[in-house]
Amino acid sequence: RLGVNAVFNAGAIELNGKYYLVARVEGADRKSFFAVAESDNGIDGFHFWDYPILLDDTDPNETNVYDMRLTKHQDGYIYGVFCSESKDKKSKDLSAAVAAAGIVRTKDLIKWERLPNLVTKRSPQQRNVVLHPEFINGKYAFYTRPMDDFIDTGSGGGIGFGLCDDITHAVIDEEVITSARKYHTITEAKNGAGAVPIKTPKGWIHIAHGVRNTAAGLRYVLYSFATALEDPTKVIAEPSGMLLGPRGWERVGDVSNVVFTNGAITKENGDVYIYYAASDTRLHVATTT
Ligand code: M1P
Repeated sequence: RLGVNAVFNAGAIELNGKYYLVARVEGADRKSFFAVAESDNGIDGFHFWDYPILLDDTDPNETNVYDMRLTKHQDGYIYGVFCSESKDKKSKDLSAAVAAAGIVRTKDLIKWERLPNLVTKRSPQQRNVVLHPEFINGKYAFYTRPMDDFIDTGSGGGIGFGLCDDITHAVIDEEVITSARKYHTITEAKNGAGAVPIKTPKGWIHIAHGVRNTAAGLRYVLYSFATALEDPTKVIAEPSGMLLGPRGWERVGDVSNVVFTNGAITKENGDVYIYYAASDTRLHVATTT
């Protein structure tokens, strides 16, 4: 038996008229696993399947997995891209860790095939990586988050973007920055891609998170920006400020003052359900269009 501490940061997908979340379920021992919750309407009535997702144990150094983004890709697979965390054995600091992007794929959310982790040649660490749903120039396209360190993005300039030829051995050489971090804004400390971008006739809408440092610690909010249809790296609109910030009881939890999303579902009628977590403790849904 495993005590469950929290359920949060869920990937989201609609399949055959049902709504599915792949939630980060964090045990009382701090380690996470992925579990599928299903609902008929995407708002309430979610219930977990009886068994968690079984991932191939491909890396003996991997200590934790979390925050899966689910992409219905043009190639016919559903991909899950998540953070794969390992101890940084090169550092004397006991808490030093390395974050990389793990990749799995499925057709039914039941059987999952694990692929090798994404390699980014020019960035030592990666978190908050999202697979774009369409090929770009015939290649798989990833939103990345280049970072020098496990917590600090350091020289990483914001949300990156890179292409790779073969998703079964995904390697990205060059990353370009799409939504850049900016001084004295909600993204000053870091930012990261959230949900899979939503395609509209005018461009791709992205829902991301921005982080700034305060006297009370890091504050995470959601923000939105749009990129060009033909070039998802080119920002064409980026309203200043946040789309959604922690309010009231959302502000308190295991990691307080945080809202975070890694999943949204767009319905055929244009309604958008944004699944966001509050303070790394619980999961909410916000609706918009
Ligand atoms: O604790 C807040 C969030 O911190 C991380 O996000 P980032 O990499 O942008 O700092 C993630 O680990 C996320 O899971 C967590 O909710």
